[in-house]
Amino acid sequence: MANKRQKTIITCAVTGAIHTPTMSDALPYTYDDIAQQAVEAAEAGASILHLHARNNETGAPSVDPDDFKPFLGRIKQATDAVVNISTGGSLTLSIQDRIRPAATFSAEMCSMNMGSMNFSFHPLAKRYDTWKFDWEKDYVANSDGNIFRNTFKDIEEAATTLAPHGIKFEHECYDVGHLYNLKFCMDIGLFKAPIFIQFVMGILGGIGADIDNLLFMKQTADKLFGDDYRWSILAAGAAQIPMATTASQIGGNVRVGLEDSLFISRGQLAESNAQQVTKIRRIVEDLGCEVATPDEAREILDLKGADRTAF
Ligand code: KMH
Ligand code: ZN
Repeated sequence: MANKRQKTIITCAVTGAIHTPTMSDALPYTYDDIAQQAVEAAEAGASILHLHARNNETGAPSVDPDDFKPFLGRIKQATDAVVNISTGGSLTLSIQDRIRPAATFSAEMCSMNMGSMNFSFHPLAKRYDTWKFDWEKDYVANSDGNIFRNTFKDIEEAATTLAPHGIKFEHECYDVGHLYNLKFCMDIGLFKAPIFIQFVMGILGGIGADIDNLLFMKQTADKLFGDDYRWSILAAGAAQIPMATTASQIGGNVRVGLEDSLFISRGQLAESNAQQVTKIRRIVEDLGCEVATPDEAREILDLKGADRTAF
């Protein structure tokens, strides 16, 4: 139940599609590095692994199922963590392309972005004079022209295509209005309770990452969904660990990982995804909460089970 104290689920978002190889040597992009960091994150306490793929040579974001396959199998062999496949993909691609990996591998979970928005990280371009790969600079600098398109029609197409797979959605809500979009979609039968909401805070184009906004998001979700939802927080950048800490104290689950922040503390790059998981796990446990195992996460979120995936 939304307000009942449950074990805290740690999600680790391992690589994403925002950061680029120039920004941190720790950002995994080869199949081997994504697999290894995902497994280490699970060993450190992440019960859900939110995964994007990248081109194995250049690190460019990819939604080609062939770029997922090499690491999905290895992760499944080495850990029982829940695999959550992104449908955000690379932000400017069509919904059909973005949902293909989740459908191909019939994941236990996948992301479901709940509204269209500006989604930009162009200010990062100014921080680097040289880039490791040709694609990076334009990709980052031109994100001020991005529209992250998730119309009601897109959401319906994703939901109906993925429904036969029994996939549980991580409903990514970047602002309060997205909660109302989600409520509308539930009312027309696209999604069934209990839903899992990710409050996404601190993206340029979405709600800011501060405690007032977190409480507003939670109060709005309480009003709209009552006991029919579980929630987690993802705060981008420097707010990642502080906001996750706050959320864990008011019944929220937490997401960390290099997709959302490259740092372990102010000004200091993280060495790995596992380092961030270890840090938030220690904080959560020190503050009196227990961390959920993958099977406990499956029970809390009512997941179909790893044996019903196609990888
Ligand atoms: N990169 C996060 C801000 C997705 O993968 O569908 C949002 C995200 C989107 O995780
Ligand atoms: Zn993602």
